[in-house]
Amino acid sequence: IFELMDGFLKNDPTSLQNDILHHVEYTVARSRFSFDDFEAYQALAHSVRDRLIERWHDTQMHFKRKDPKRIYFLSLEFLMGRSLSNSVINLGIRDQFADALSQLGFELEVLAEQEGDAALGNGGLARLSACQMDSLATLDYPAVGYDYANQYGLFRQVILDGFQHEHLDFWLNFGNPWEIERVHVTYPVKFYGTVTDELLNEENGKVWVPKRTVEAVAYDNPIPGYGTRNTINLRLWAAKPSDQHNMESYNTGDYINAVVERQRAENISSILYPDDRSYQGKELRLKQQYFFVSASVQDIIRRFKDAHSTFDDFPEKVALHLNDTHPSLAIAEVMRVLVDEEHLGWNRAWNIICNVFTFTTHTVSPEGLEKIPVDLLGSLLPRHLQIIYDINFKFVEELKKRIGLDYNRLARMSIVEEGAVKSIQMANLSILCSHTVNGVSRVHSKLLTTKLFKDFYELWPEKFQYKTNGVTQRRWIVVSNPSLCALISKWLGTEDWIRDIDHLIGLREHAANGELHQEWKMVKKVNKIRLAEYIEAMSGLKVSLDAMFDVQTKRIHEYKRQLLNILGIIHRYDCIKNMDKNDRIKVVPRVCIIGGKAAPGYETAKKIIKLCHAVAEKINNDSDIGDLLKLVFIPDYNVSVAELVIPGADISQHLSTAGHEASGTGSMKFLMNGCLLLATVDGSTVEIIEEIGEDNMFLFGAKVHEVSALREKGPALKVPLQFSRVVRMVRDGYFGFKDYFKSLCDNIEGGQDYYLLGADFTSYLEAQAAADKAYVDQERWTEMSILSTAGSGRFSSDRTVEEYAQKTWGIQPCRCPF
Ligand code: 26W
Repeated sequence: IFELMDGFLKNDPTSLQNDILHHVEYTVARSRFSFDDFEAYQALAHSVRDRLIERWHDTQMHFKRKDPKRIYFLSLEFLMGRSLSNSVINLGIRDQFADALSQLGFELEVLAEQEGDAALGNGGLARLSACQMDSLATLDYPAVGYDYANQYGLFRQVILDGFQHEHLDFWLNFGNPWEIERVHVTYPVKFYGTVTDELLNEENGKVWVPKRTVEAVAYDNPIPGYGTRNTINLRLWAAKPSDQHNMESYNTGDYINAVVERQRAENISSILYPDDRSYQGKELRLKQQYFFVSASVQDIIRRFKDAHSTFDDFPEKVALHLNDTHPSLAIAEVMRVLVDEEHLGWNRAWNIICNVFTFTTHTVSPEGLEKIPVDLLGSLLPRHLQIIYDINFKFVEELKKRIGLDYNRLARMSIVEEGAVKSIQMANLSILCSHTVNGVSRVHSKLLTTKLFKDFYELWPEKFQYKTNGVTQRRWIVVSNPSLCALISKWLGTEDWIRDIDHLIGLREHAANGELHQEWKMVKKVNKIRLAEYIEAMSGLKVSLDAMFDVQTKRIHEYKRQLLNILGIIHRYDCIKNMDKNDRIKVVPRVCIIGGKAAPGYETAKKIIKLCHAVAEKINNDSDIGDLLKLVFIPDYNVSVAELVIPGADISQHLSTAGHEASGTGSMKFLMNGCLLLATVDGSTVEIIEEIGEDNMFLFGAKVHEVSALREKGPALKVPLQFSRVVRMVRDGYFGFKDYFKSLCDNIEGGQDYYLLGADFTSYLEAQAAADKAYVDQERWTEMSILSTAGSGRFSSDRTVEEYAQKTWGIQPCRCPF
């Protein structure tokens, strides 16, 4: 046994080659003498997977033996991206695999490109979950992530004639070597039906007689930590038809309908809602939420009961995290199980609930808060609706005692919202039932406690915390920017920063070192070449490496103000056109890169994408402009495209109107990669300023506290002539599609400019001019770039997760000893 402590699999080149060839022959079923890149990738992935499984088993065994308090991270979205490179790096066997492959005539980097992205999420929230899983594994925390297994990830963005089209992402069509199907880990998930009126007794709960059942089957995705054997689990639930119920149709001879009915069950886990702002009260969405929540809760309770005999220990062993309100039905579900199935009695169950749930909100606006129509919930989950009503009744009674009969405030705080459509305010439920409520940056937290959730804050100030978001340096430097990774390790004299980000600050003392400058610039150049090649392959456009690569990549939203960027580009174009030769020599050439998906139903965002293409068409084909200005839209922005784009950027733009970006995590990835930030003072930027100093950034725009006064001015708000001029160019059809773009222009003129593009335009142009000026002095620029990376340590998700562990979840590391 002891000889096997390190596992069966050896990592010397011969063993690795044997493993790969073995998988070519027996898993991929191709001849080991003849296989292509994709088949080689599959075989390689299976060899890596074997190693993951070994560590996963060891970790789970260890957790089982030690029985630590676990964190169960419930999230409807995880944007994991690709797994291969990340896995071999975290397992510490990247170089060994690269060597083994090269002897077989393959290149690791080339094979890595064969992998599709796991895009089970929309944007910021989803990638944050992925970064946090990496940190949880690396820091040895006993964590499990839960979600449902969507068959199609986020849609694939295809651009035709400058318009966005949404295509299905068949990411599972070629199999997924990174998941392990657990045919025996299944739970029934029930829907619809009725609740019997007859009480078992006051304390023992009620009887729900559901009408439909689907089966949830577990798919496990091992998440390896870096520099540790710990490998944690992301468990995804796929919906399968159940054998237990739905027999009625068969029995009545309606065979065809019975089969169709069964297929309908699988639809629950087929698709991801591609909207990251609004919830429309769709039944399928609610089914998805309950489906994954119910299966996860059954799994958690089963694991708990395996080791414990009384539920009074539950809060000592279980932390249940609600990543936004999307999984908040878990509250009603745990309550239902404890009261109706475990017969604990309401008060005992309630006490447990209040000690296990924690909640993070990622939203700033009241419109972003999820509301579920009562009718919808009552028909799909009648017992849960009752439980929520009961929770609310007791809450409101208690509230009246505390705050008196302030009916407006009572209505705002009530979980049940009376209105045109009576609905459940999921955020209120989550706040009430969680012992800790988190914002995702300091500014966000301030907005929560002074505006969005002020009423709750005044009642329970101690519940409210914030954890500034972070991103994992393993994915965003080590995987995506190997040259920078090597350079950092060389200058710090250690690789420790990969596990302990605090070391990164050590770069500061070398920030003025000329030798480092040379090497730093070389790394940036390598990454710019990589990006330029991608742009050329994708669009045919050749871009100059001497130009400043200026990037804005993120979901397309009015509040993120890609339109401000485009108007700025039009202004730049207009200025260059009106310059004489002497002035043109002084212009800093730019390659402006924009990328991101618009929600399929978000008309304005789609128009912004089209405008970007229309402007690009004009500028890029203007031979008079040449390399002085280029505009590129990168289609289908996702995690793997980000890995290519971010290291190649000189500067990146974060333009949200102050007070609208809860945190923003893209900026942190750029910062780590030594890109300078051009940004508003919003979300996490406020804290980035504190780390690297405003002299090393280009800041602009109205501050959070100035925004509402500016808005109130309405049509009286003065906008600069330059702004009116560029909007006029769009209005007049300078870029074509005059009628189509009219509404975009109407949205930002005549007192309608909610996101304050006009008000911020002058200071935006000033910040851009400052960036141009700084770029001319390449030594100063490089120093700023080094200082950006050096100061990015606070924005590692390792720090975020550490704070959550200590201040919110109350969990301890549990490190696998061998
Ligand atoms: C119900 C529809 C829905 C779906 C998703 C509403 C809201 C969401 C998310 C909360 C949107 C989101 O991704 N928010 C982003 O979360 C990031 C991680 O905390 C922050 O960095 C971003 O500022 C925030 O917009």
